[in-house]
Amino acid sequence: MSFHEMWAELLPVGRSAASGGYRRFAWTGADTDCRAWFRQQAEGRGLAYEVDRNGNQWAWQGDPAAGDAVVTGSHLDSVPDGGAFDGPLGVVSAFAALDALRERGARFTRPVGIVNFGDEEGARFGLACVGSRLTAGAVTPEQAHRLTDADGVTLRRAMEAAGHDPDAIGPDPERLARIGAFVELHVEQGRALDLSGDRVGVASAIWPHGRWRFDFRGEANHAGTTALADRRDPMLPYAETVLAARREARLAGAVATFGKIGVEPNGVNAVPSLVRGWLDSRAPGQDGLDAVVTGIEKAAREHAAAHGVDLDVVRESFTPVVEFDHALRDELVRLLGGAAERSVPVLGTGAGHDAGILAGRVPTAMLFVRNPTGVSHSPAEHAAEDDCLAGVDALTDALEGLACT
Ligand code: HGY
Ligand code: MN
Ligand code: MN
Repeated sequence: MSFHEMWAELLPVGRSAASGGYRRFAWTGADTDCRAWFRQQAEGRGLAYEVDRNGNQWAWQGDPAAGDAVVTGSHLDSVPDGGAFDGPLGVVSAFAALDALRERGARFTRPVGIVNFGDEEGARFGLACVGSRLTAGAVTPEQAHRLTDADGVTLRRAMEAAGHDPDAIGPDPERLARIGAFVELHVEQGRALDLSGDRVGVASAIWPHGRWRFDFRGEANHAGTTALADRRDPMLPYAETVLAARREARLAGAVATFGKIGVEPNGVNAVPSLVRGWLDSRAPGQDGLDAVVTGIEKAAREHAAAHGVDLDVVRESFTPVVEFDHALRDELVRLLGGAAERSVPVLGTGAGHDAGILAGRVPTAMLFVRNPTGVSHSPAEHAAEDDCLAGVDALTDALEGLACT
């Protein structure tokens, strides 16, 4: 099955007719359909297929027990109304690259694995990269079992409903010990390649980034009869904090986003009792990120106090800066540059990835494919087919150089 055919087959899975975006949330029906697609692609190629203790899917060319495997792949889940490329491009390209290696008659000297990491976006349970974090021991089973979705469904119950044993989850050092290199191909979530005129680039680093929940607690009251002076309205300090976030981020050359909000009781004619806002912030370095979040929290506490509102701030997720393995990065630059030693762009990113989680445990690298608008986490996310095929070629060259004679 060609890249184009795989792409066309996966395209409608979990896509909203209303928005054109994807709603492939962990352990839902759409996720199950994506997983079935992955298994079909694996078994259709005669690859050994398995699901690990954390629900990640693996397809193997060769015996992983031999160790020093080269693994590629990404994720198939999405953010709410996300785009078609974030995640799936890496998985489809992985199967296409393996097909290309077989067509080249490549002789494998190392096992080659293709992986679909579960719940990378954290869209349903709020923690990103759950599948890879559990495997790397970056989150404990106890922490994971405490995760609940907006309807109060726990990760445990969601896994059970999808047929996965929630008591099996946990670190998987043996599996990671068998991986000699992990290379994730991903659509670029920015415009660096568009600006440089390159189809494919190699990642240098991932910015430190995290998610914080701000709970502003005021006093519910009647919107029509409560004098302004008598209100303890949490929406006001929330709004002022959103503006403070933009100011702090701009001062630090960072980014800060309040993209998700929960309001109780959420009535048009009711002053809210609670406004819950989630901050996503990222910066080129840890000091900058610390300065931004500290500044935002300070402003939030000042505004909350001014309105007689209580505030709790909870850090829900954090990933320190990731420097990808220099030797593997440089090897990819050499392999992609080819005999002509073409220059290959090396670029950083503010986007988190499973590769960022594994980087602490196995030599890890990323390839980026040009995104002409840079737009991501949106139905408008797009990459040209020629660029996608150039990404497959680059991944094929990388895998051949790493895992074949
Ligand atoms: O949030 C991120 O950067 C990634 O898409 N999970
Ligand atoms: Mn994403
Ligand atoms: Mn992604």
